[in-house]
Amino acid sequence: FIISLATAGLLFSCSGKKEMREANYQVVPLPAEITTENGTPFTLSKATKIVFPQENEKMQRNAQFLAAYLEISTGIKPEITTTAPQKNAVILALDAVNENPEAYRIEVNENTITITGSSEAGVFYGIQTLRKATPVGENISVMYPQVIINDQPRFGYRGMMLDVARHFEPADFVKKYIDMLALHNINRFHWHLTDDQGWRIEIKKFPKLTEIGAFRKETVIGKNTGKYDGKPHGGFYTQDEISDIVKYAEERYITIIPEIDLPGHMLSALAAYPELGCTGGPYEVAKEWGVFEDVLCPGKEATFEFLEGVLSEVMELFPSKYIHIGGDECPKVRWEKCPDCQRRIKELGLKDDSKHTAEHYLQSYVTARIEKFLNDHGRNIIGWDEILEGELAPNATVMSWRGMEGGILAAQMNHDVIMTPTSYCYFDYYQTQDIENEPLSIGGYVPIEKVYSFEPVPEVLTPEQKKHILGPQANLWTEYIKTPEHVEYMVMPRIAALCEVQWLQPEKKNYEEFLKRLPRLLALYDKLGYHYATHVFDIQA
Ligand code: TNX
Repeated sequence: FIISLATAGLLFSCSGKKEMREANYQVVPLPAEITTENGTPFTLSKATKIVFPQENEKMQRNAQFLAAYLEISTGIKPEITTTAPQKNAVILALDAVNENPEAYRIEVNENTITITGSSEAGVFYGIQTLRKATPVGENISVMYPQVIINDQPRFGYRGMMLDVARHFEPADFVKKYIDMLALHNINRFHWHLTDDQGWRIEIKKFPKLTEIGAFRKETVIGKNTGKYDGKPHGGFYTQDEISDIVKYAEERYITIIPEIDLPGHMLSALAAYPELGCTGGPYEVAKEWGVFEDVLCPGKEATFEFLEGVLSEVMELFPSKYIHIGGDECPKVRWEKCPDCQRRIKELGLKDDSKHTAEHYLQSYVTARIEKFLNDHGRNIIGWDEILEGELAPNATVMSWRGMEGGILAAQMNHDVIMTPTSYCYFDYYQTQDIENEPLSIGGYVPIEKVYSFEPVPEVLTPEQKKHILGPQANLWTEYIKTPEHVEYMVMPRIAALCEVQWLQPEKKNYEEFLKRLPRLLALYDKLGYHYATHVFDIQA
């Protein structure tokens, strides 16, 4: 066999034919079960066909994805068809592989590669695995050893966030980002669309949000140096662009969770509609970073009319079950001195107690009232862990970022939780300690090994409580991240470590083995033109 292979190789090179390379199923994230079998491998060639079930549009799209991926990696673009040939076919099929809707199975024999998914999403993940098992080269032919792979994710929620408020990213790059997530089997894109420094989503009822709120005059240089770059910055997505991006993500089995951060981090909205603040303004879209004292005024009914108007359009655009309503870092100083807020506090009978002030309970009132509005429209809220202060809204999912404690507390109260603690999941933090040679970052230190070591389900929880941990997510805040290239540099390769945290059972995780699997993924990054950080391993060694 070996001799015949060598002869074949020689023959190919002599006759100028394609170079033969072997697929490797040890991909990132590592599939749960890989059983290799002896026997003649399957060979990908120009004649290979990809077969999908008739009249299934999603499966047709899956077939198109696979054909395009194989072309990128090998130069061979198989034809897609609904009629299965006897030989030389990659067959996409649906069947209950197991009860997990995202599960898939891959079977390779001499004649066929069959990818069976519990759903179209499962097939999509099987395709990602096959794509990553495929070597990357110019004009190559590929041998796939016989194998049976059975795989499914550990968590149903596998998230990644992008902040486009601090620095706007063009719609085309958002799509590229979605492709990056898909490559890592991530299925939730948390899109941070509003903040003090910019409002990025067109709202028809409140046009000034984007006319005024989407642009700032200039941006502070470096770490709040008090010096400014003198250059305007801004941008927003039209509703048509948003719908297009939602569809693009959906086709890749990614749900977009939009975030409208309230009642703090709202200066961009206040600049547009100053009557929504306690002092009435004037306000300016923020040019610096941090937390600002001017926030929405919950004493005024107009504030709720505004939020409900905004969220109604958000719900129209995003089919997601979850709408993220922020809730983080909301100073209370304006509310303490605002007659409207104090009247509201009185009416509601809110009082200081040993744990929280009346103003904290006022923020809980805002959250609960917005939650009710969204629940009435069939949606659920996610909020940053500050929503635990005061009283937690009845159906809220908590995103635990200031460590795991908030998430633990929420799970103990029978609330769902997404774990995204800064110390493992903040990709705006430095990835090496060689700060001199890294681009300026917000601070912190989250090397890839640290990301890999993250265990999102705390031991202290009971088995029932553990079920409330929906999954882990990483966040990319962009105060210091201005360009698409820089976004890619901060995200990759840490996202590869994240995806094993999200996908693998804990006992399957092994950092040393992960490092051996990674180079083949990096070769694909190269092929795709991704700007990833290359030196992050050497530094720690
Ligand atoms: C905290 S995480 C914030 C963001 C910043 C980030 C910087 C969270 C809910 N709030 O506004 O961008 O730190 O790391």
